[in-house]
Amino acid sequence: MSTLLVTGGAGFIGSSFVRYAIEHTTHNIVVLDKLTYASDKASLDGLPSERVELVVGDISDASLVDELTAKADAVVHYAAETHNDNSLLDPSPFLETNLVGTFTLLEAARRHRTRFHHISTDEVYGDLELDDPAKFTAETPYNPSSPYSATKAGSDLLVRAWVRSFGLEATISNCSNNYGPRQHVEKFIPRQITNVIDRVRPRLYGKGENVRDWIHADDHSAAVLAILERGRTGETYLIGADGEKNNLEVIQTILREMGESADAYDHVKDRPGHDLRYAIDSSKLRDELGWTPQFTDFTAGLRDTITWYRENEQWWRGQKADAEAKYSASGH
Ligand code: NAD
Ligand code: TDX
Repeated sequence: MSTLLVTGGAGFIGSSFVRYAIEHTTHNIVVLDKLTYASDKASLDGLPSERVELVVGDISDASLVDELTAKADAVVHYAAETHNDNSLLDPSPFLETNLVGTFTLLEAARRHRTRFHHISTDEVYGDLELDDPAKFTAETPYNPSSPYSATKAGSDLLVRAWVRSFGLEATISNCSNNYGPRQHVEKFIPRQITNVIDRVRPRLYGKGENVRDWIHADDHSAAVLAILERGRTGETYLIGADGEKNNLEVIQTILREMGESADAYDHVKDRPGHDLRYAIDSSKLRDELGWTPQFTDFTAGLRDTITWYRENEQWWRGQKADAEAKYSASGH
């Protein structure tokens, strides 16, 4: 049994990981989370208090990070500013948290010789053409498009430098788009589900031809545990479940599953610099570490996610008005 310091554990994927790790391992978990607009303490409700502790604080606070890292056997680093549209409106918190915050954690892990796992995104690789047979691999050159993905790319490179220069025992994973319960309503899938619940037509950026490679958050968590347990120091593992869908298909599936007509959506202004397609080749993770995704039926996973948002309105209702006000101010 060991203690994991999980940063960003009150956010969407971090809280999914905490729940997954509590169920599937004997680890104790300390969550370090600043509780930004994107988080919800309630995402950790119902977990055993003798195994999960929430510390409210900033990953850029060097003395707090040092104190918590000293007591941990491993750091699993999820905390970030994560929404591309926000990064286009104001990049500065992205630089502070994603770059300075990651640097602060790396320095603490270096001092205490702590195992470190860095959570990142496929967006660091830029985008692919729709008809390109290629997928992203760990060898694909970095080519980020947005302030968000540029800061995530920078944070990955910091981790690689700390491995090479200081011998830090670190691994990195770059995952594709996640879906599932407890995702903030600013993100594509929960925004459209909660719009339909509110009798508002879903909003499709541009023509809707952009492709994302969807994976359920629980499959992401299982992959992170496999890397923590069996991953090789200094290696980068790509996480994806062969879930490529264009945005129009996703909106139409949501509409159908919620009993609405498949054309009951609106086209809105496109995102500047909008990446066209992401696709992950996860064969290294599958072959080397034996991971396979469990959620292989996207429509079934989406149906369960819709049910969760229908049954947990009290969880998301407080986020909705602010998220939509921000979107309407920017024409989305
Ligand atoms: P999220 O926005 O739902 O949650 C982020 C969490 O980090 C929040 O709880 C927030 O309070 C916390 N946080 C932000 N700044 C902080 C700071 N300075 N100090 C401490 N805590 C802070 O994000 P998410 O979608 O769950 O993403 C988690 C991680 O996974 C991120 O690193 C993201 O880049 C990565 N990722 C996300 C996706 C996706 O599809 N959402 C895909 C691949 C990788
Ligand atoms: O209302 C919308 N309409 C729409 O068509 C919104 C909010 C989005 N979109 C499109 C833009 C994207 O092509 O849907 C797609 C998904 O959008 P987001 O949910 O904003 O995700 P994306 O920009 O792909 O980034 C996500 O996946 C990778 C996460 O937010 C990142 O944190 C992660 O790194």
